[in-house]
Amino acid sequence: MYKDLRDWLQQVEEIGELKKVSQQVNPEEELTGIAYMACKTLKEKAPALLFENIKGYDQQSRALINILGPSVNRLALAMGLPTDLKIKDYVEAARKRIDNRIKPLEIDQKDAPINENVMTGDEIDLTRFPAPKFWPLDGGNYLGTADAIITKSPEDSLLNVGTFRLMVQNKNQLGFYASPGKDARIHYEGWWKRNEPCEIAAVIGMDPAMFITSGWEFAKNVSEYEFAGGIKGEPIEVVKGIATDLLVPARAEIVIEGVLRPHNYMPEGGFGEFTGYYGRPQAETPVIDVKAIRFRNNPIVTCALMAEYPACEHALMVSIIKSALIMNDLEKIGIPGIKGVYCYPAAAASYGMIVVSMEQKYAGHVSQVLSIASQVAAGAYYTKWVVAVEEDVNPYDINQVLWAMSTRCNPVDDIDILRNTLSTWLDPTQNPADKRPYGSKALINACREHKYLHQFAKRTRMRKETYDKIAEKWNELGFDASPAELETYEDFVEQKKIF
Ligand SMILES: Cc1cc2nc3c(=O)[nH]c(=O)nc-3n(C[C@H](O)[C@H](O)[C@H](O)COP(=O)(O)O)c2cc1C
Ligand SMILES: [Mn+2]
Repeated sequence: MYKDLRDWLQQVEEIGELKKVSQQVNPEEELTGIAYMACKTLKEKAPALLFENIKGYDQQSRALINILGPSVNRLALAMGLPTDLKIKDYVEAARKRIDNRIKPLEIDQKDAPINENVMTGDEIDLTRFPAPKFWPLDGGNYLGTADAIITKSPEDSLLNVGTFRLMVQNKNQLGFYASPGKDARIHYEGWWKRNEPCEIAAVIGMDPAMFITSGWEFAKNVSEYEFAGGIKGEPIEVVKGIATDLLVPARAEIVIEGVLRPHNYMPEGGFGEFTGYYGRPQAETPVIDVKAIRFRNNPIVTCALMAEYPACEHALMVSIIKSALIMNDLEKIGIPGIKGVYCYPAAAASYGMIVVSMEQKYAGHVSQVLSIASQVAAGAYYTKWVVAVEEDVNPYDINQVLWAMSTRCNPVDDIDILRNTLSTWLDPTQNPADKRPYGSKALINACREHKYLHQFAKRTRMRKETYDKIAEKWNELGFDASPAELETYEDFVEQKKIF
């Protein structure tokens, strides 16, 4: 298992998925533009990009973008898994690891690479680190996008780790935007209520297991540090803060510590979002007053591009975690017959659509699954489309899902709409904007009608014997790749109709 971001990047380089760019690039829209075009051109094969020469910054600072991006291989390395598995296997692995929790391990300051460089007091200068402007209408330059923000609950001292954007305001202040209901926001609101500042640490360039857990809503009563340890199978190494009472990753690239003073705001945003549209317009936003910065030699600033698929940094990682959480929840409450769950990364960073494949076991089973999948903790936010398909349809294959939707769903009978569901201010379809954050969800039954299962037209399927015979001589027939696996075979037996 990799020790830190650099270690993991080494592994990424070994599988040929790291591209180092030594030509000078401009941090104003060009750096992100290159990442966007790499993804548009190479799709899932677009490499992680490490920019080593950024205009206006000394060549000691580097920027990494398209970190995990749409690459299944890089996600596999991040989870410590082989690279040649199927999506289904990564979802299965995530399902197990989510229940695995390992507390962070505090190490000695002298063993922590983060202590290589320290800036305090007047030395503090945030503008020393490359902070790209991502999109033309963004309101500023963002040092934090693929970051991890650590705050402490005023109630129970639990450390929260979440990903929140950070805009550079000046040498020692950062704009910090957390939307309503996010744990970091609940924390600072709690401190402010006591009229106390909220201590905060911003981690830039952390290991990818921490990034995966930081960007997803895990249970509020468990620190994401423990989920990250669970994903890695070993604890995240941490050290004490030097300006705060927080624990920060010992092997991160940059750790910025400071405070959010009560009701101290500055204008921040807009910002191009995961939907592929700009989100909240410029508005008053909390400010981090920076007290200390520690960083490694030649620090790497990690950047997360927000755009439509495949150029959205977190689309695939959300897809795997969201699919795993929904499937775990369906199983935990005892819903039978669930064969697979998949949230497609192209559906607005995986937030937009859930596909469940299931074996229909009783009347009403499909409606039960659709409504529950749409409302479990991982399913409720944003999701617009929830589709149920049967067990002979591979939920991970969009072509099969489209086939089921087009042959087993009669929209007038088979689509229900849930109204006033949990959405976000970022949903561009809710206008005027004061209608947000309420949304709606379509529950699409793309399973054969349960009432008429016996009458439903029979699907054309191969006999298993025929498949086996062909598979055996497949290579002799001149095909190189192994034959496709099929989901189902003809198993016709004459049956009496039972009602
Ligand atoms: C790359 C990336 C950037 C994000 N940026 C923000 C942001 O700026 N503001 C925000 O409220 N949520 C943002 N999120 C979503 C939160 O990180 C996510 O909801 C996380 O679970 C919040 O932590 P919490 O669950 O501890 O509240 C981002 C997620 C990712 C993956
Ligand atoms: Mn949290």
